[in-house]
Amino acid sequence: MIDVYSWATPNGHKVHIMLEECGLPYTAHAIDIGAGDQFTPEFLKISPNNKIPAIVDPDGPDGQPISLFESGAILLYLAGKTGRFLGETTREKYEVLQWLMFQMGGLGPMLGQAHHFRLYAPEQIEYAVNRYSNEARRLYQVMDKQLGQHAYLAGEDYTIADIACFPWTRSHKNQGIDLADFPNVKRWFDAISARPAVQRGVSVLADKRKPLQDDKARELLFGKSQYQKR
Ligand SMILES: N[C@@H](CCC(=O)N[C@@H](CS)C(=O)NCC(=O)O)C(=O)O
Repeated sequence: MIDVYSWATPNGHKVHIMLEECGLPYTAHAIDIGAGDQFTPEFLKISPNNKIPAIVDPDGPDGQPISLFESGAILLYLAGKTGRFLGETTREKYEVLQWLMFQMGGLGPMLGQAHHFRLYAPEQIEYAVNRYSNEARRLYQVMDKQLGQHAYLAGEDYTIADIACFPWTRSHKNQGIDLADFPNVKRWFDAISARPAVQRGVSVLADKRKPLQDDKARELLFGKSQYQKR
């Protein structure tokens, strides 16, 4: 049984969806990032960057336990463990990897900043709001072009590249994006939203998540707590 240390956010959803898609048994442990659970010594042992998600699989590659942080690494691990959602040929695998890296290095960080400056920043900084909203739009255009030529991001099959990108596009309104402007993304988004495993995945820990509105949560996530030496 895999232990998942997580929260109902886009990066957490990626792993919950993959576990559901693969039918792997798991236990989800809530790491309430608005309450500071990500800074406990126990969690930092498995996730030294104080971020969810992380997993511990007692049945790792050599039959020994393995713990992993970073959602992209976890998706690759679960794809390797099950032989699913990573393409079959070497060429297909590289297609998947490049779109997975697009998510990890571009879509996730940029949309995260768009959320931050549009929703959470204590003051509206016009330059930052425009910078990240424009960048969000540019990234949706990149996906829309690719999805105009292929059913899924890495080709004709649903892969971990889609599983990584999809959860971030669920908050498109918060990024200033209207999916009507991106018809190919909309078609892909609707198809993935309809998958039963995806519906189960996005509901994992969802009942525990609270809106990020109290000062303590803001301080923990965006204030001095982040920068303490641990
Ligand atoms: N690159 C990381 C990003 C993870 C991440 O940003 N997690 C956020 C929630 S979506 C978090 O745990 N934030 C808590 C904090 O920064 O203290 C991944 O993909 O796993």
